[in-house]
Amino acid sequence: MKKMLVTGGAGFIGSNFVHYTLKNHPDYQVTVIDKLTYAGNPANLSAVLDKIEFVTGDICDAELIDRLVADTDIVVHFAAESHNDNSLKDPYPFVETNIIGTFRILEAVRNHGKRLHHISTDEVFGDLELDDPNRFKETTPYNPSSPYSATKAGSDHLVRAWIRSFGVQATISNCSNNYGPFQHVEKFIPRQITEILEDRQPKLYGTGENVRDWIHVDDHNSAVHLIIEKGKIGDTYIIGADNDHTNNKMVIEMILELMGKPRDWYEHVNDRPGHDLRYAMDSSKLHSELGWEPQFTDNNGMERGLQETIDWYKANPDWWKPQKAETEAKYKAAGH
Ligand code: NAD
Ligand code: TDX
Repeated sequence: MKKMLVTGGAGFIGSNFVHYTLKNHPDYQVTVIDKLTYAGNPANLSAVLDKIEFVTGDICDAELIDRLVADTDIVVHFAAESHNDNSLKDPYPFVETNIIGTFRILEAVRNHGKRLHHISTDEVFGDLELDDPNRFKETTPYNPSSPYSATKAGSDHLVRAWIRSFGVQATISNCSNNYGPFQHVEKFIPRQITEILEDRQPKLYGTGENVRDWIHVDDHNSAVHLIIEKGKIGDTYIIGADNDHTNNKMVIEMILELMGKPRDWYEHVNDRPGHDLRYAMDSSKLHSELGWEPQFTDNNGMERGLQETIDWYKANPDWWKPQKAETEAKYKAAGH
């Protein structure tokens, strides 16, 4: 058995990654380290708690991280503060977890000569005009907009510096917007689904012409496994599913239609300050070098993924109801 340490494994993508790993790669013995912030929920792992080791702790805790890393073969680093709106209200936890936390992980993998895969985001590249024919590639210069994306960019730079200066055995991936089960209701898609389930209209920031590339979380995680197994040490991989959609026309209207509501049953709320206009990904390196194929592609794939996600939120009110009132109160205070 190979040993894998998953940071942030009680969050949205990390917990889906643990489920995906146990199902598809049973040769890994998984340990999760998670601080259980407002975004971490042990219930995300309740079905597999007897198959993994779970450690409640902070990635900024150097002694704890050193001990856990010493006892693993590979670290898959998801832990982060992940929500742009929160970073605009209080950037400090973003600096601490995303930068200092990643520094602690890097020092530990350096000390013990362990393999690292670092999870990052498309937002490090900034945004594109609506009519720009370019898409983000591994070589696109960094130009982050928000405190969240700036701290993720900082963490990527640290990983590259540790690869080059200290020979750390690491890879990086930058992925587009994920959706799927266990996503906190602060994020766009689960917020709208749960608003509709509570009989309120979805909330669109600004004009809603902003474009995101939506990827099902299982497609993200299949790519991460391929990179862990076949990726070139020191390299970066872009992960995107070519599901580029405007927030209003496609995503909100698609959700409304799938949930049996009129396509125009949504309201406009305050825009996000500094709101990135458009992200678009070129994941051709991942396809051509590692043979990655996402399962939830094109409009049909997105509709299928959204329908499954809607069904999951419908079936699991006990999971999301406890987060909902507090999240909406925060949004209301910000005019969102
Ligand atoms: P999330 O907010 O749902 O989960 C983050 C997890 O990290 C939580 O369980 C939280 O408790 C834990 N955590 C936070 N601070 C910690 C600390 N100091 N020590 C230990 N654990 C801590 O986030 P997510 O959406 O699952 O994102 C996971 C990773 O993927 C992040 O690195 C994020 O930047 C990246 N990413 C996310 C998306 C997306 O669309 N959600 C897209 C691309 C990349
Ligand atoms: O209620 C809303 N209405 C709305 O129009 C919310 C919450 C969001 N939006 C818009 C803002 C964005 O254009 O929807 C889009 C998606 O918003 P978020 O879910 O907040 O995601 P985004 O800011 O694009 O960042 C996400 O993708 C990249 C993740 O949260 C990050 O962790 C990841 O790095």
